[in-house]
Amino acid sequence: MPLARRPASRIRVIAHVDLDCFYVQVEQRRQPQLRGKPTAVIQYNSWKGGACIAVGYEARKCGVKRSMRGDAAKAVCPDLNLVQVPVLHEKADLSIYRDAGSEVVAVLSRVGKCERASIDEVYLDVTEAAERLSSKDLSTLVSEEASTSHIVGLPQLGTKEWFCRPDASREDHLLACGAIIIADIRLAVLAETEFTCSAGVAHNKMLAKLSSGMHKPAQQTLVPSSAVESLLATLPISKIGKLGGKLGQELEGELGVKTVGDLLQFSELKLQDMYGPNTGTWLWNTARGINGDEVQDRTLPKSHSSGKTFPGPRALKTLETVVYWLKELAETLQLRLDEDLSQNNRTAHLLTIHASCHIFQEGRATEAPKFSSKSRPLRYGVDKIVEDSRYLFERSLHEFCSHQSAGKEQSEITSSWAVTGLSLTASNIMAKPMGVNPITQYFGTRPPVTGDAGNASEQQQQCPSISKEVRLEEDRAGPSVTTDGSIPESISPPPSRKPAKLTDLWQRKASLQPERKEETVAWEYKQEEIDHSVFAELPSEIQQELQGRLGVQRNKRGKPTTIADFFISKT
Ligand code: DCP
Repeated sequence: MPLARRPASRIRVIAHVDLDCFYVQVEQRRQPQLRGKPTAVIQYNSWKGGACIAVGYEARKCGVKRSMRGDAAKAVCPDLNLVQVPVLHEKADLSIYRDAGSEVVAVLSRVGKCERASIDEVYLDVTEAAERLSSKDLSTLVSEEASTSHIVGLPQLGTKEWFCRPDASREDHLLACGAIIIADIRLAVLAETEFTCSAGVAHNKMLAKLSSGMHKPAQQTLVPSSAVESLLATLPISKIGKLGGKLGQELEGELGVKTVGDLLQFSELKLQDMYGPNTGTWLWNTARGINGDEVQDRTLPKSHSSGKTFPGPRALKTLETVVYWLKELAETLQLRLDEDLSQNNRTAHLLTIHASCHIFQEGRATEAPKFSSKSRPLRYGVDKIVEDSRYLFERSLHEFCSHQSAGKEQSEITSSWAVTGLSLTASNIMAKPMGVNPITQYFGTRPPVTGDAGNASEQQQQCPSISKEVRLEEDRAGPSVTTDGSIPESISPPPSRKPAKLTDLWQRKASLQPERKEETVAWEYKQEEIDHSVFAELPSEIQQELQGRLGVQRNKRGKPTTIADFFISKT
């Protein structure tokens, strides 16, 4: 349920920073020969070439979409490079992406309060830094990168002029200061990690998040207060995170609301009356772009998860196979918990199991109730996690099968279950107080539980194994593939790397092309490899800059001054 928080009493400057085609960028950094080439990252499941989970902007130009399987993507883009996510113990191993995200967080957190929102998204509260900057003469501080910012509802005036206009309101002036800070830190992220990111800068989290994806890749967008009403007027409600689900459907069904602006016609009282005091106020605020959510001071993940999908014939149909996989997942989870404890002195307190389960009747998947997620206090140790997660799984399975067999005679029940996805999450992570050991260290026994756990073998009888005809998808772990489906050595992951300093970055690039002089070394783009879709999406200032520079020397200092510089060919 959304929480209606009081709007902040002081003007705030908040940014939402989102890395561009993140997994693709991570893979392109590991394999620089892929830079500038259409690339997509696929899941470990090799059925029909695996599912694309991240698509580089070059590949998007050819029509490759995240929803495609690798084979379909290759059909629309024959030159596509498909890189498989690393696999460990038959599961996707996302640690390289997580670590890469942490590198970015380490840079971003220098400018203000930093909240790591997902593997590649960060909120920053840069109010204090913006206030400090606000007393200075901005005309000397607007970098090339900042001057390429997009400003929602910007009149004819150019961006730099908008930043520096003397009659700007305090709100707009602080927003301009925030934009300068965010442009600079995005450049620092690029210099130190080699990743480009996009950002939204606004006066609250909701508006910052809405705008960060408006201009991608490697750009930033500002939302001045004067532009909020027109921005929300046509914005579909599904674009607001908390309105994507049931609440959004209710609003549409009950009030005919399709856009956020449509909500403006209802009074706060009416919305409270229909959806309760809290949600009603939240809706009323949202319609006006008001959002009091604070940026949390959190650079570490909120939870740890370990999961796997089992499509098609790989679906788990017996409790034994489920337990086997619970053990695999518990091992990975425990490793991450140990790492968090030793590196950050944090412990998790809640274990949750999520599963996707299908009911099969006469060999066909039928509509089934949701397999409910269940939680209990987390006990450390692989065996305990397995024991507890098995218990939770059995409870959910019991409910699932009971629902299916409700009102039927035993003889009528010809259905069975098959688990197609399983994951364990450890959450409620807190700093471990110094000198205090967890109580679980003293009591190795199982914590008290609520509800009756069904006996697994009984459940198996209620839901006997599914028939062999069931065939959905194939799930085979396999190595990375190239455009022709072969497995070249060049695609194999090179050793892990440490975050680079700006100077290291330039040295490393130089060492990639030793025959070239240092000042001419950049990404390994060739002119013909420039992604024209990226080019077309870039703001006109950057396009002009690029046109002027393609195949020409870098700027006089030999260093990049805008993110656009990094798209430049060096031949
Ligand atoms: N991801 C995933 N499975 C999905 C969606 C995303 O594993 N169904 C991973 C791969 C993405 C990363 O999460 O690289 C971040 O997802 P985003 O939605 O932010 O998308 P991208 O960063 O890939 O692209 P964009 O530039 O559009 O943000």
